[in-house]
Parts: sequence; C-alpha cells; structure tokens
Amino acid sequence: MSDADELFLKIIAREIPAEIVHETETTLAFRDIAPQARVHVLVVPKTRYRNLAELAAADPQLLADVVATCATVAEKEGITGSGYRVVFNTDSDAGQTVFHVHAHVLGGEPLAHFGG
Ligand code: IU
Repeated sequence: MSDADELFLKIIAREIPAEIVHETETTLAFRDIAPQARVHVLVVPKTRYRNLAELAAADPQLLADVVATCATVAEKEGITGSGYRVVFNTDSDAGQTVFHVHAHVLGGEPLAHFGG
C-alpha cells in the first residue's frame, strides 16, 4: 500500500485534517480537496478495500452503507432537488489514484453529460 492509499485511513483516524460532512459507524464523508463541481464529497468505508469490486465481493452490506451515505450527503448538501452524480473510479482506465475505494458525490450545478 502506498502513502496515497493510506491517506483516507489517516483522515478516518483524524491524523490528517479534512472537512467532514457526515459520519456513520462504518463510513465517512468529506470534501474533496480538488472539487470538480460546486458540491464534491468523497464517501469511504472505514475498512479499506482497494476498489469497488473488492468491496462488493467482501462485504456487500458495507457497500450498501457507502451508497446510503452518498444519499444522505446529497440530502445534507441540498442537491436532491436539482440532481447529482455518484461515481466510483475503478483502476487505471478510470483514473483511480487512491486505492481505498471511494464514491464521488458530485452536484450543485449542471454536470457534463455522458452516455447515450
Ligand atoms: P480518484 O477517483 O482515485 O481519482 O479520486 C481521488 C480523489 O481524492 C481525487 O478527487 C482527489 O482530489 C482526492 N484527494 C483528496 O480529497 N485529498 C487528498 O489529500 C488527495 C486526494 I492526495
């Protein structure tokens, strides 16, 4: 595990500061340091798994907790009316840089559309 991959464990342990938006027994939500939208919050499980596939295989309930926290964050940030996006970048083609699975919650402004 590289230093970057330990970053979110250090945020969870309060060893590195972050602007925390919401916390549950199993998850933590905090603002991304390089926001790509007016609202850009990361949601992580407190137990580290490398990516979405590892988390889904090992602990489906924890994945459900992460997704539920994303919905709570959207409520707390006041973006449920206008809409938002939840993204799990997974491995190299998606540009994943921190190998502690995390969901990006993006919204608060119109987002570039992709897909059909
Ligand atoms: P990615 O999906 O692995 O590319 O997302 C990693 C995110 O972590 C990225 O959006 C960074 O801006 C963010 N981040 C952070 O919030 N705080 C940090 O200290 C570091 C990265 I390094």
